[in-house]
Amino acid sequence: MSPVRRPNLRLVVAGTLAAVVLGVASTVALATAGAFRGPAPTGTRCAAPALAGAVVDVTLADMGGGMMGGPMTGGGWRGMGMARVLVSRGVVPAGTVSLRVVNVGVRTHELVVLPLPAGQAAGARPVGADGRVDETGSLGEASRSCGAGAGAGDGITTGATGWVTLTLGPGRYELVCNLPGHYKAGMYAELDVR
Ligand SMILES: [Cu+2]
Repeated sequence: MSPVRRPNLRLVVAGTLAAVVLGVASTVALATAGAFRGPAPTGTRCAAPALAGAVVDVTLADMGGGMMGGPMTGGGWRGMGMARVLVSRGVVPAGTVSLRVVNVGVRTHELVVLPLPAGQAAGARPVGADGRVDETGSLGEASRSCGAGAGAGDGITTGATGWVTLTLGPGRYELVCNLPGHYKAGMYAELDVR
């Protein structure tokens, strides 16, 4: 190889490495929800008991209030900012599946499991005037702080964990937070069962 070519090769290698590093960095940021974490949660903290079946860790994250126009009022979504549902694994075997859901955001959230029709992407459900999506066909939910299932349905408060164990057949599912405005703010994720 001539000396003239070597710098070109180094440039190519450096560019490739940079792309890899950037890709890994953004993936890690998403995985830890660091980009969406607001002030440290100050609410009730709790750990889930040992859960049956395939366990999926779900993280509910938001950027808090005030960043996109102040506190949410009257169910409006403009003040919500960005929020996310992050899953530790996108595919689980059919059968018993447990969702261990921690809220690292500053707002109360919940997690509802809905069937995802063939050909429909997560996040594509129509949002009603009340800021919520249709929960018809719901397979269950984790919407209780430090407890299983729907409970009183008051949601999982900041810093708390909720959980639910379901029997899921093969198919595509969408995990959503259906508090007013939250779906539109980005709180959905796909979970595939095979
Ligand atoms: Cu939410």
